[in-house]
Amino acid sequence: MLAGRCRWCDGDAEVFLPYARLSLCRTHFKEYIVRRVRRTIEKYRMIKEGERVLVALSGGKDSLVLLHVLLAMKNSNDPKLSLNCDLEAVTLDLGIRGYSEKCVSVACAYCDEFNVPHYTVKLIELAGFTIDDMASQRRPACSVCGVVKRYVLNKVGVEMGFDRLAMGHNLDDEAAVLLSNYLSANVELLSRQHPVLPAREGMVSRIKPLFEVSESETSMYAQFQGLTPVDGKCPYAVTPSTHRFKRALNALEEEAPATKIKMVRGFIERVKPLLDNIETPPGKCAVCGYPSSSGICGFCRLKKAYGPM
Ligand code: Q46
Ligand code: ZN
Ligand code: ZN
Repeated sequence: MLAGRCRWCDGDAEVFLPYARLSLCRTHFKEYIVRRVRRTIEKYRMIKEGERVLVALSGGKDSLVLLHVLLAMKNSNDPKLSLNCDLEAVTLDLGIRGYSEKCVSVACAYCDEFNVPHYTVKLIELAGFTIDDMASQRRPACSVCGVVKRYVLNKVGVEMGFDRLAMGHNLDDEAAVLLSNYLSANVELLSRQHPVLPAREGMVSRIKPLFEVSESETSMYAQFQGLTPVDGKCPYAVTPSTHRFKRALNALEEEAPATKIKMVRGFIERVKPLLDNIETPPGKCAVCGYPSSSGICGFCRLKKAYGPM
């Protein structure tokens, strides 16, 4: 569909958003995204006045967009947009030869340009192994990587005293995981699905400010802002299991715009409260003391098996 005129300024529209029946020019589309995320932060009380927020900056598109949008709010003089918080970023060097170096260098350059304090954590120094080591031992790289990222980002957040850890998950990610959990009736995972996970002992609060922004919107925002995410794919990337759910949801969205956002919001507002008493708080890992639902956490088990003797 042709975009026509921009609803906000009558200039040439470059974007048409079917779910809102809204045509916008480039400038107003960028503003619209920042406003939307600001409203999401407000509505779900993701960030409070003066809090310290650590952005998980992988160097990929969504994480760059997340930091850019948060910075736009922090630097805004508009009282409806401005967000008074402390923003810093962390990048995990997973030790994937030919790929991790590029991710780290994109993240460092970006933080330099925007003057954001930035930390790089090397997996090899923390755990004594890399994702390359895991892959060479025929371990499925992505499942190990998932355990490692969750553990290390949380540890950095807790040890450095941050109030929030901000992740770049978008609406398509959230809706696909939700559909997958519904279809497998995984009540435990459903009970933990929320854009704001509160802090508790050993866990920093985890937030997803982009969870109401679609994949295509983050792509357009990145392109219009001239953000250049890491070039190339991780060599271990496989088609994620959520891919087919994304395809199915895109087909539904095509026929009935706003399907994804209605599904995700409906879950949070009406289904999630019914599941709140199901969630059981995890115990502690016997080795590191961080939260774990089994005696020894996944990260410590990996470290014991593959780290230095
Ligand atoms: S970095 Fe890690 Fe991804 Fe590479 S090994 Fe898989 S999970 S594909 S986002
Ligand atoms: Zn406009
Ligand atoms: Zn542990």
